[in-house]
Order: sequence, then C-alpha cells, then structure tokens
Amino acid sequence: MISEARVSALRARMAAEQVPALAVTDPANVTYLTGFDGVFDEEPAHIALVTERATTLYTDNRYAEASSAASEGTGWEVRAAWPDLVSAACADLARDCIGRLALEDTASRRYFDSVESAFEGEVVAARGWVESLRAVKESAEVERIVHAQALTDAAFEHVLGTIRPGLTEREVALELEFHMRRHGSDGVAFPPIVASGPNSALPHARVTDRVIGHGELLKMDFGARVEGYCADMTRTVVVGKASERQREIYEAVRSANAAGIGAVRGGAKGREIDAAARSVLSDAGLGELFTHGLGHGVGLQVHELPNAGPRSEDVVSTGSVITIEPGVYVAGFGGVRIEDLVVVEEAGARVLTRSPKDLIEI
Ligand SMILES: [Mn+2]
Repeated sequence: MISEARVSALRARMAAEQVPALAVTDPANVTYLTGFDGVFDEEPAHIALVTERATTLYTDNRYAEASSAASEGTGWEVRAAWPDLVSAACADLARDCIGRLALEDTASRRYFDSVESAFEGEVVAARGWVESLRAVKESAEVERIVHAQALTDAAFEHVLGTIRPGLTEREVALELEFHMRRHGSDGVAFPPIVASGPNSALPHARVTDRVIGHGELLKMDFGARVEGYCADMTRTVVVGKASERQREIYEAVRSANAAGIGAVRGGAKGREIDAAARSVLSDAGLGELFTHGLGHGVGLQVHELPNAGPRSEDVVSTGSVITIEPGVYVAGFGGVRIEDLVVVEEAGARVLTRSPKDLIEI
C-alpha cells in the first residue's frame, strides 16, 4: 500500500519528465520505493526499475530470498539477476521497446557507463526524484523517527550520570552507543561525535582517546536508528563549572536554536529558517563562528532533503523532519552546538527532542 502511493507519485514525475523508465540504484531510495523493511543495507546491489506498467527489483542472490518474502502482496516482482543486473534490466527494457531510461545521478560514473553500453537507447540522469518524495514523511515514518529520538534522549540522560573528568571521549561515545543499542537501536544513525575541550571546536570531530579535563566543554552529537529511520541530536555540557565565556557562547547558541525553531513553518524556505538563527549569532558578534548550515532533513539517511542552510532554496514542507543545530566554534577554545529534531507543521515546529537545554554543569 505504502509502496504503491510512492510509486504513483514517482510515475507522475516520470510522466512530467517524459521518461518511460527509471532505474533507482541508491540503497535508501530502493528501500523507500519498495517499502521492504529490513532487507537492504548500504550496499548498492540492486536496481528498482519503475516503468509505466511494472515495478521490478533486480537484486543479487544474497538478498533474493528476503526480497521475495517482503514482496508478497506488493506490486513488486523480484528477479535474482546476479552477476549482471544491468544486462538483465536492459534486456527487459528492450523487450518492452522502451528507448529512454533515466538513471539516478548518484550512481557512479563507471556504473553510468555500464548502463549506457548495455542499453539500446538514450540514458538520462535523474536528480533527486525519489529524494524529494522522501523529504515529506508519512505518519508511520514519523513514528519511527519519534521512537529513535526517544532512544537518543534516553542515552543522553544515562550518559550524564557517567561523565566525569578522567574518562576519554571514546569511553563516553561507547557508553552512548551501548545504551542506545541495548534499548533497541539498530546500530546507530552515524558514529557518535564526542568532542572535549579544544576538540569541540571541530564541528565534525572524530572521537579520540583524549582524556576529558575539568572545566572543559563536551559536545555530544549522536542518534539511534529504528526500523531504518534515524534520529540526530547534539548537546554540549561543561564538565565542571562553566566559565563566563563558555556560558556566554552557550546562551547565544541556545537563543539561536530557539529562533531557528521559531522560524519553522510549512512552506518556509530553508535559507529563511537558517537566517533566523544566524542573525541571533551575528547580533551577538558570533556570526563568523557559525560555520555550517542550520539544519538538514532526517529520515532513512541522517542527512537528506530538505536542506536548511544559508543558500538553500528548498521549500520546507509540512511533514518534513529537520534538525535545527546552530553552533559556535572557537579554535583552540572549544565549541557549542545545540541540535534538536523537529517535525514541520503548518503553523510551526513540533520538537521531538526532549533533552533539556539549560546549561548542564557536571
Ligand atoms: Mn545533524
């Protein structure tokens, strides 16, 4: 049922683009379009081929049994076509006299070349056709994200009771991950970021064996995953008593987070939401230190559409799930980021993140 609605929406796009066949190869897009739960992983080992009349999944032997079971009662036909999925799909297209094929532009150049040589017709690139459908969530998708965020909040509450000077970043990251997975997270949405002291000034710091010191900022960015769907949150705490400068930066970022959330409404542009938060930091003299976009969509992938960065013309629609994550990063000193996950509603944001935002001193 779910897959049928998604396929119909995609066919409307194909008709508008005058493309009679689309080869979907991105694994998250294949998952979304087929609606098969728990079958696919990150490996690009499938072609979900959509034509005006048929939906066929070409897959390899490793996924054939699970795909066939998942396809029961759906409109999808599963064909195990290892080792040459491309030839099998192109032969079927030739049989149906289809002379124009769109291939997702996220496929590699090498893959594109292999399709071009196997297909007797014109191959064109499709950009973001499935991704733009994924940007607006169905209620069942939102429920999974809500569940993933609840596991993420619970891990934060748990880890607060364990953090103390002398632990390493790695130990805190493991504690977060262990708690989420023990309580039902399928792996993690992404490797947790735990960055202490000067490391917290790196927006996407890698976890290290650095020992956390007294009086340092500690930034934690992490998320659980439930039935394929991600959560994403960041909190920054002070391990000890906050200095005046730490508190000043923290409160500015917190105000920017509130302004960003306040600017969310169905139909707003990504750059407008970004601007609302960015102007708070600019007014505080910290605008130059906010060196990334305010937010991004979250779903089957932790970074997806719509984008809420300073140049984003994306329309943030009712039903999208996005992050609001302003940050200020001072090289050598440290950084603060506060990230919430929100559902976009017509009149505003519904915040899914439950963890407190008052400055926590441990
Ligand atoms: Mn994020």
